[in-house]
Amino acid sequence: MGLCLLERYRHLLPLTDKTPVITLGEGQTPLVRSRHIGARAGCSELYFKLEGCNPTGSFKDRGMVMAIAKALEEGSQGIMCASTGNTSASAAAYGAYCGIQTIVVIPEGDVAKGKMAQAIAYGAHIVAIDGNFDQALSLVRSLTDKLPFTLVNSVNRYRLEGQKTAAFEIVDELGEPPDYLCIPVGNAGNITAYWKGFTEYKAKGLASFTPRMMGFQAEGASPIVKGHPISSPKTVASAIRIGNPASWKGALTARDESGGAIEIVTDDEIINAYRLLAREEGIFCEPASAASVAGLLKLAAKNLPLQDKRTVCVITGTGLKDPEMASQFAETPIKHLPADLKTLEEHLRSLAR
Ligand code: AN7
Repeated sequence: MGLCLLERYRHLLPLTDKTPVITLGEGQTPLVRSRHIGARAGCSELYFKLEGCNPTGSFKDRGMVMAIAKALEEGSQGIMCASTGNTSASAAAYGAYCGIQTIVVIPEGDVAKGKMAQAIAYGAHIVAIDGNFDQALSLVRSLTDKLPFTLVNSVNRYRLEGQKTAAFEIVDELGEPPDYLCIPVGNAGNITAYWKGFTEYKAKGLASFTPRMMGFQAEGASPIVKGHPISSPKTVASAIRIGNPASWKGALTARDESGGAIEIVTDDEIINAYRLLAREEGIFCEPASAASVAGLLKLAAKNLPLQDKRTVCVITGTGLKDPEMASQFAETPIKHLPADLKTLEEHLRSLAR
């Protein structure tokens, strides 16, 4: 057994000797080299950081393990979060593992099936509100001021501390930071955390430069690009259907200090990238995650010079979170046939190239 995330980066995390070292096996996710999309984008060296390989299938586990460890250290009896789905799945898993109560507040009807299944299976108390994510977050922020539950949304600073380890891993594996980091932006915690990670590595002399941070919001949920909150955010990518990001300032800092950009991708571009990732790279992610690749392709189309540049796209969550999406956008229809050898053989001969 290798070291767990909290142990591996202990020297760069706010741990004390009283912080319990807990793990469900988060972190150390694969960095996979692109075989096809890089060529499409004219990008000579493109990698995908597969955060869907975390224990609950998204990057949230990195921040959650840290936030829950600190909550336990502080004697917390329970945790609470608002979520578009992945935060609640992760909180519910770590809550179950640590034997503390987990309360998740979600926008009714807006959370992908796989994520709901996780919160249910892990035994969280689930409250579905007739409102969107931004309203849910505002409610839990008020409630955790009054009730003895620890807030584990990314406004809890330990979440970002844990999430910054993904940046460390990328540098550790490549030997240097990439030139560009492409990442979806919802509540803007993750882009803020990566930027923290890259700048800390540079400050410690573990990296000689920092990447340009390229964040992407869905067109109908792009408050940072538009410059004002969106009261009814809309996008096919439910994970980033967020109109008033908690880490808005952090995202602007990441963008401006890194010489990066935060831009819009349309739902069509997201779905196109979602399909390409699965069909050309063998990477099945959720729609929100495909925003990073949609963004890269958009930058390439705008002639951002990517040749000789090293780029990493963060693939934030697995496609199994949202299985309905795959069938909705399937290009290969299912062939229904009788259980008959001859019919099957004929069909397969027609496919053989
Ligand atoms: C797959 O779970 O906000 O910009 O409540 O699930 O750090 O918010 C999820 C966000 C990207 C955006 N990709 O990250 C939640 C939640 C996936 C996500 C994002 C989310 P942030």
